[in-house]
Amino acid sequence: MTNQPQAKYRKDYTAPEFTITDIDLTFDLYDEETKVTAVSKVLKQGNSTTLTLEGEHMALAGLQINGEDWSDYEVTSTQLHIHQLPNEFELTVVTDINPSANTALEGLYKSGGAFCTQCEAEGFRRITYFLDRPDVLAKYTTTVIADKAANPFLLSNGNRIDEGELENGRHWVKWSDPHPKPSYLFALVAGQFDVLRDKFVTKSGRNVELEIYVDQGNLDRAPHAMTSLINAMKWDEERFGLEYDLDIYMIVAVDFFNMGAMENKGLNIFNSKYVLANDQTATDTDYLGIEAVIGHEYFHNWTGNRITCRDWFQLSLKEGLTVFRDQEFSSDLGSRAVNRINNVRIIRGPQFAEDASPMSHPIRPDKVIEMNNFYTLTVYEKGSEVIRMIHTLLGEEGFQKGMKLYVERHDGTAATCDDFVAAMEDASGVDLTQFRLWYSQSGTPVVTANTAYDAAAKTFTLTLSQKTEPTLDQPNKQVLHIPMNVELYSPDGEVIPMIIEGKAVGNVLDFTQDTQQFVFENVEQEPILSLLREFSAPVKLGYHSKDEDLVFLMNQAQNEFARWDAGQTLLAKYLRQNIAACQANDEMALPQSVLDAFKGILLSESLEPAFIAEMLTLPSQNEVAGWFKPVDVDAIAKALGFIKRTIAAELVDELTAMYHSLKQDKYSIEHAAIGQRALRNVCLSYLAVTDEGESLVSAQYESANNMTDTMAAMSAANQAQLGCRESLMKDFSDKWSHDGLVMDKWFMLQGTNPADNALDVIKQTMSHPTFSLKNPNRTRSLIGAFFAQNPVNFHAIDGSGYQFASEILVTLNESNPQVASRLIDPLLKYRQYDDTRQNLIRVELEKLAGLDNLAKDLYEKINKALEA
Ligand code: B3K
Ligand code: ZN
Repeated sequence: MTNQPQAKYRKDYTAPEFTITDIDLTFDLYDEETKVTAVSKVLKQGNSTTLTLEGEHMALAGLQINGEDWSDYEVTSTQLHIHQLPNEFELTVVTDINPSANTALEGLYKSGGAFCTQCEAEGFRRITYFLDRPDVLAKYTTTVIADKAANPFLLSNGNRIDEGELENGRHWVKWSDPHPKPSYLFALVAGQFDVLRDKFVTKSGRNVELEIYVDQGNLDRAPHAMTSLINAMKWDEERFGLEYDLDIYMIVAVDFFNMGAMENKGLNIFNSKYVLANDQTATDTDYLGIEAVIGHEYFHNWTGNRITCRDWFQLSLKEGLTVFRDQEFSSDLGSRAVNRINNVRIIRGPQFAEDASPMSHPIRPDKVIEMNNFYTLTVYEKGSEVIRMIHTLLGEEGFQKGMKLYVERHDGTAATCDDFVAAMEDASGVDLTQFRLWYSQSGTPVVTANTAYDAAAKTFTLTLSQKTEPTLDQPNKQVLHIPMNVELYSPDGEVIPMIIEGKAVGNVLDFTQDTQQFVFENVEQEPILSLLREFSAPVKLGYHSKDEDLVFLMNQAQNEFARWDAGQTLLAKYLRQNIAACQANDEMALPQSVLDAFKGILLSESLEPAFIAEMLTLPSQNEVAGWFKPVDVDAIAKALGFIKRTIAAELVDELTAMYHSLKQDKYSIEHAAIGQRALRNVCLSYLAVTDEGESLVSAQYESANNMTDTMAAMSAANQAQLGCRESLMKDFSDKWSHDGLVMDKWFMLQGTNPADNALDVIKQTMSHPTFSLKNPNRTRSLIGAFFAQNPVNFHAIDGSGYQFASEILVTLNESNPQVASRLIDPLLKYRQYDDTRQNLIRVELEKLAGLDNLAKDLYEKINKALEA
């Protein structure tokens, strides 16, 4: 690399020397040469007379100050420095950009036939030279000019205030957004769409037009997104008292998009994956994902847009909080236990893995080279867990008081994580001094628990210790304030009231020291302890429970999450044992008592099907990998396969009966129906590895009247490598080749194919007419799935998976660095593997590090990994 990218540090924040209060933008849209005229009101705030604006990948075509051409400036490949400026002036910048050539999908680009933008984090600087930082809030007026036949719809933020016709078949629309906003929330869309319209009346009586724009012909796939939007608007009013603030809310679905969606003010732009759904094209998981992402982007209107981030180090201020809000939305609308289980799976699997990787960082990072690399599971999901801990410590009432104060204090401004915690503290009176460390400390704390029962004194002593191992970014760790939710049961299943020093205490213990003892009094018999209920803190737990106690909790714990967690702990114990057995060439085994416990769950009449489905789902290969160093991918796969086959063989009659009893005639997306399908399809995934597998799976594929059941059959055939796999795959591809979004499911199955020749098939699949490396969804489905979710083949000991990865990354480094940078993650974790694999991966990382056009995105990650 010629120019070494520079890091930015959180501690170096300074307020901007100038600010921009108003900006008037005009876009004259053409595929290859779009002219952007930006007229800004600029005010000096500091001492400098030089204004430095950010800008890249464009040509400067004009520069004026107060209407006069200005020649006292320099332009570099990333900045424009304008000298000798007055205190207050009007700045006119004209730039030429090429949307068609923009394959990075940042700034203004073409997605299929439509123009669209993505400005977060630092994409606005690819549109015009600007103070492209979140603490510069301006009022935007935007005029969009384009060919009318190709682009009948011209959209931007705020309200439509004017429009008109021009010569040569062109037309224009002018938009004005009354809410000052940072540049990352700017958006523009121009194209031909079908529109689904609806209305919402806010609690104070504001009429809001709701519009969802989709590719022509896709209108029948938009209603679920609209329902989700309306539900989100209602929910935010009811639970958080927050109301929408413009007369229009637009969502546009596009096929080329680097992430899930973007919360641009009044004009959300979405990956079509998170908008389009009908029963023939989308699975239940897709429906729930749409509800969550539509909610998430809507909730950003307050937590992100009205109150934004002072600098990008504060990203979790809006993302952690908004993920918490979307999780609560999904939990209030659906099953709280199932939502919690799935959120915890993400933390225990990929987030813990990120903490243990060279990319380890606190939820509020201290050092960043490429901001796009920090839209991570840590900032989002662990960030949400940190908010959830505050919620646990303050209770719903205290938390809502804190939110109210936060909004009162910071509405219309760019705030920090400290501002948020201060509002929570001030509103509730709860001391969060030590708790603040969760924002600055990276890594996963390990909590070890020991217990002792004193029959004579009738006391039960719980001793907790905590330790956070050093991470690459932070050698020294401090003691955290960990909310520990616990419960005690007597052997007959009664909840034992918790008394400490003569006083009744609640379930949540404040664990604030290195090692801390809690002595519970008046405990008549040795109790059974339920620990870390609700996963009350994102920690790893070391506690040796007896099998009987875990089975007791699976059946009797008051709280569903605790029941699931006890089941997972039991499975984890026997997974470890069998992995060890496999490595020692011993026979694998699973005790009858464990099998009986899961049989009891399957046959339970009181548990919801959706919950039983979660109880019967084994931890993922990646989650298990996180327990070991070095990771033995083959032994893990064998042990997981053994446990699956053993449960299937033991429970075959019960699974078969359950499978048939849950058949539905009609598809509905009611939560109860989703739960029944989930359990039925979990049964199928077990039955697939029995003698009945082939016939049941084929029959389900043939008779399925919805995509959930179709995909369940295909996944079962794929995972169990059934003989019917090929014919099902062919039938599906013949049917859906015209539709990339649906084909993504098929690409994903090719990516995760456990067959020995998977890589060869994947290489052939890249010439499938529906596949393109230019499209992030296609790339993630086939290639991303292979890298991240096909461990046995990706980590093949001949290094073929790694070589393939590096070839793909060389291409994507040039065309779309953001996508490249997401895909590389599994390679960064090379130190978790044996020496042979470590060396093979290091060779590929070094090759990539040597590229002379290495993008900042990959540069940052590869350098950390190699330096580790
Ligand atoms: N805020 C966007 C993510 C932007 C990612 C930039 N690389 C979506 C979201 O979190 O809602
Ligand atoms: Zn977000």
